[in-house]
Amino acid sequence: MSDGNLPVFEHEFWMRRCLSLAERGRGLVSPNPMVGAVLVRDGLVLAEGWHALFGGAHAERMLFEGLELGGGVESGGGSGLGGELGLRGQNEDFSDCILYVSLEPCAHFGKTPPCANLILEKGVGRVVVGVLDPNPKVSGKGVGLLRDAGVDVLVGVLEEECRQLNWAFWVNQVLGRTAVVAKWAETGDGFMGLVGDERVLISGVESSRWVHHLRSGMDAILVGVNTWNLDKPKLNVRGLEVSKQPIRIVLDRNGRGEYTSEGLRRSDGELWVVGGDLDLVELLSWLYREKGLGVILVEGGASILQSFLDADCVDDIHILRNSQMHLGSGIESPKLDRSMLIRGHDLGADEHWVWHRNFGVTGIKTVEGDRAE
Ligand code: AOF
Ligand code: ZN
Repeated sequence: MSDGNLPVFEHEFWMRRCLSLAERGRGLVSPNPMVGAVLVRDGLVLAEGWHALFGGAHAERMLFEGLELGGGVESGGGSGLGGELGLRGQNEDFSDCILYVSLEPCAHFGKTPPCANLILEKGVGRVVVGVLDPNPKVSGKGVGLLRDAGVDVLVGVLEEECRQLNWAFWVNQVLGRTAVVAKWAETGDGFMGLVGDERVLISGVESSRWVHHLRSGMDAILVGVNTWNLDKPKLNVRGLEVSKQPIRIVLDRNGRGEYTSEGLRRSDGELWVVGGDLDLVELLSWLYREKGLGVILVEGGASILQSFLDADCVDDIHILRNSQMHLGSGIESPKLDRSMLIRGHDLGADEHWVWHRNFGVTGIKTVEGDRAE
């Protein structure tokens, strides 16, 4: 396949660069999407940009602002195709350039003016877009503005990768609520722990490292009040640099939580205690619309996890399974239709089973007693 001028692998090469630039915004831009952009002339990169901070410049604006400052590509950075960069003025002719951007340029006045207008002002000749923006204020309109003005626009290069990168943003826009990741560790005979005070360590060190990486991309980590009181969890990211710790949320409908100063100081994240009797869909809509949370991790306990699953309010499931360990009795792990799980790469000795919401195709099925051995 080619678009008539360039082979598709060349477009994919630059779009991959956009995706890795976009990654730099992980944990910093939510509930906005992570976006990367590259401006290319004759196979050389002139400038790069990414959405670096919520409320800040979008990827395209950062790219052009970098150019005006006479830079645009970090020294030795990225693709290594930087070439010579002279001081560039505002009036440079970009009609022979291709702008690659992982998400459709926006067409609305939000916290920043529309990127599509900026691209038109700069006179860029061609734009290659990864995926259309699901935000109804933007979707199709950004591309429409560009095309109407005569810009040659190609849409859909690495489309699935570009959507996957921002899957939580898709949940926010399509379902109007905070996206939810559920994670738990279980034994080979399907238990999450013992009944009572005794804590059992089920998953191993590789899993733990992976969990901290997972936590680093979350806006908040939510647990139920029993887990808060009994496990005394830290709910923070350890062993990794993060600019901000996730918010700690305790779901405490009847005010049974113990919020001592030790609990508050146990880790650095803000602590939010959520009471009242909102149902979970209402709670997640509120967390998204009023509190601006893009994605949260639900870590337990079993009954909280089960209630999120039963309400079809989980978008991403990760089960860390130590099949060598058997408890014989205890707290049963959540019930769901295990046939929908896919086995990912093992994490040390632990099996990693995953499920990811596929819009329009599947919700979660919770089938009683349908647990794999
Ligand atoms: C782009 N490039 O880098 C990003 C876009 O409130 P604002 O002004 O920051 O706008 C947020 C919306 O803009 C967001 O919902 C999404 O539709 C789009 N994000 N668009 O052209 C970017 N981050
Ligand atoms: Zn924009």
